[in-house]
Amino acid sequence: MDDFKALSDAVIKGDIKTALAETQKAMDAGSSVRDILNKGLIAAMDEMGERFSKGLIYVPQMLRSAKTMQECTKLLEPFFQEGDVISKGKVLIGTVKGDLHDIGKNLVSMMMGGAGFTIIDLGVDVPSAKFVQKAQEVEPDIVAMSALLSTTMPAMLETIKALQKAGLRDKVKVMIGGAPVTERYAQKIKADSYASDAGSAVSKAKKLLGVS
Ligand code: B12
Repeated sequence: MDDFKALSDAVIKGDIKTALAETQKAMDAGSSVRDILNKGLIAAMDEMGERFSKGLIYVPQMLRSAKTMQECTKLLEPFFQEGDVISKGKVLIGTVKGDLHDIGKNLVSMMMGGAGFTIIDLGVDVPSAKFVQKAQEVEPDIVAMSALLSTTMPAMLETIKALQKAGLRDKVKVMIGGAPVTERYAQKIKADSYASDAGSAVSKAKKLLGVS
């Protein structure tokens, strides 16, 4: 099945029932999880973003689509599992302060969890002090931050500085991502890694920790 239009349309409309049925249909037809995500679900969110930029839709419609996407992602979650028993490493993840977007972060968490990492998810709107406090408590291998707004990206640098101040910067790898974030920005704020999507987040995390 290569046509994900019905699925995308349902996500755009915020029609959870149809979107779930279309996701199931695609899975039954043997479509890959990657295609369902990229060509169906994420494509719909990109379209919503464009419509929002043009003033054609407002926040409530974005929220409905977001909820629809989250429900469909739950259906896909079991297929992210690689079945590892031993943890590949501990990842402390959150969306930075001032930012409430969590779909991408949740996808990254699910994919990394499925690939054998232990995930500690701090949720959204996470202040730098909270990242530091939790890092002291759980001693993660990676601190992963998500930002979807250009106005909240600076909170990533703030968190890196806070980790530094707490003497933790050398003990953890910092990984960042989110639609407006770039490799260049990661270099600028001296993060250890950047990934543009959940799939490459997994391979980059493995590379960072030297695990396969
Ligand atoms: C859904 C959505 C919302 C929902 C969020 C619901 C939720 N639970 O997440 C709601 C309605 C709440 C919302 C609110 C707002 N939004 Co909004 N939103 C979106 C939208 C349409 C989709 C985002 C999304 O989920 N994409 C799908 C996911 C899968 O993609 P992703 O997040 O990029 O994640 C992938 C990668 O980036 C990466 N990744 C993500 N995180 C991480 C972390 C790590 C560590 C790594 C390695 C990788 C990684 O992997 C992910 C999976 O492949 C985007 C448009 C867009 N195309 O991005 C606008 C968008 C992000 N929103 C925007 C705006 C302006 C807002 C508001 C300010 C609107 C308003 N006036 O109130 C508010 C801000 C609220 C806040 N304080 O956060 C703008 C941001 C512009 C900018 N550059 O700053 C966008 C781009 C829309 C636009 N074109 O104008 N939004």
